[in-house]
Amino acid sequence: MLKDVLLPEVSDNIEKGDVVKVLVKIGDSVKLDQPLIELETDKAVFEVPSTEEGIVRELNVKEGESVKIGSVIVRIETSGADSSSDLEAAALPGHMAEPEKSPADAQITSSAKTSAPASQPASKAESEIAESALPLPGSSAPASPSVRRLARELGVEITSVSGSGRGGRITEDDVKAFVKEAMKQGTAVPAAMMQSAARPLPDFSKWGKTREESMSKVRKLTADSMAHAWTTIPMVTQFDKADITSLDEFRKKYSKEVEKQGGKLTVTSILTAVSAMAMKEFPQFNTSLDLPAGKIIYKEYFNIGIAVDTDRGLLVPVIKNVDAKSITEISIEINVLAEKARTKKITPEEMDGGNFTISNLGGIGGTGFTPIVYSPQVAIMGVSRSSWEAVYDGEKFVPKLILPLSLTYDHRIIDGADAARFLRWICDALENPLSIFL
Ligand code: CAO
Repeated sequence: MLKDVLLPEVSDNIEKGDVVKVLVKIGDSVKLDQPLIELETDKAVFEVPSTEEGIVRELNVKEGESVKIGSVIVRIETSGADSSSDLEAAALPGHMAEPEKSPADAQITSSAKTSAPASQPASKAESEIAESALPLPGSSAPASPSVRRLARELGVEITSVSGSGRGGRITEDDVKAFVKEAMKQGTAVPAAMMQSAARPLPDFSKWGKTREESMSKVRKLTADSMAHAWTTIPMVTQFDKADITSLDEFRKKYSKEVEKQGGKLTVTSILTAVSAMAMKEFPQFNTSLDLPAGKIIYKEYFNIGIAVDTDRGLLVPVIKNVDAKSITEISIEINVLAEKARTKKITPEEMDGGNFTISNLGGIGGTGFTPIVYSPQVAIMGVSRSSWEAVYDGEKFVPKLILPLSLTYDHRIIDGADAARFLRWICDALENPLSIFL
């Protein structure tokens, strides 16, 4: 049976909206409440959910097009059963106990659910039932669209919220309570920051030619994890410099040997080995914070992520159990994993489980930078380009190869003095490797 899905009434005085994105295509199998399009009105941008379950047979809207309330957006071939009967079955007494507070949201869901045209909006009672009874498919967190939207606006991952409603349903109050608790614990994403990220852009074409490109999955994930880290971790960056004159001689002397075995002896592999040793000396650098439980998790394994620049963006393969590996083995593994990352062969497991990260931009250039901690890790080291500097040895200036290092750390768990000691320890180890055995 072919069924129409209409653009539901969204709010008083709104007669039409612009289609920002079409989220399905002909032939797609859609579930009840699955978002079909993203619609922009004068008031908001939101997803319009499907009122039917089945196969999309007709798509009547295009991106950028203006669509009137009540017009057919898609036609769906259903298996025959009227999905509105499911709604009635779900409308148990008690579901209305916690009415939703957003009439606009309720109208979206209710009129969509009943496939009612704009001129026949469902009653408030029906809309409350529709909102409260329907968990979104494909999600383990039962919550109405308006509650999900609220969570999104507040930067809350809905699956992290415990539902206090019937059957574990998440209510608006649950989301607000979660945010209050997170604010107390210092883990909340400031709402203002999330909102500014969602602010509409000006029309750039007023000033010149533009070009659009969809964000790749890697770019989206990077944006998400960077924004999460930036807005949740109070970070400080410590800088230091290591004299690597002798180390560079050592590196050049043994590089051929390592190369024969398939590795490249660079400052990255040496720093990976040294960082694992430093993490043993300073265990707070090998931790994660469990703030809700009020605990610090100390890890007794030493996995280090290496930031790799690829066509797809930044990827971070992880060298596992670094403390059990020689510098040659580490060099080979960095080579293998970096190559896999660049040729799209890296697996999620090979990027999982890092405790600390090294980001070496020195091969490209730069004198210093402040990397962002890769949550739930608590520190990251930035490596810039080594260069020859005139260093005064007490009697005269002598040329030394100097490596600039930066260390960004989570100040909730690591104190500034410890960060300075940790980075100095690494510099000492590079300058005089025997110091490690003292
Ligand atoms: N100072 C001076 N020279 C450096 C250097 C440094 N800090 N680091 C590397 N080099 C040199 C190497 O010795 C090598 O020189 P040769 O070609 O003469 O041997 C050259 O630069 C290239 O090194 P490499 O990149 O092949 O090897 P690496 O082990 O130093 O780095 C990797 C490996 C994967 C870290 C690197 O290729 C890479 O992708 N870097 C970018 C990381 C990144 O994007 N970070 C940003 C994250 S935040 O956005």
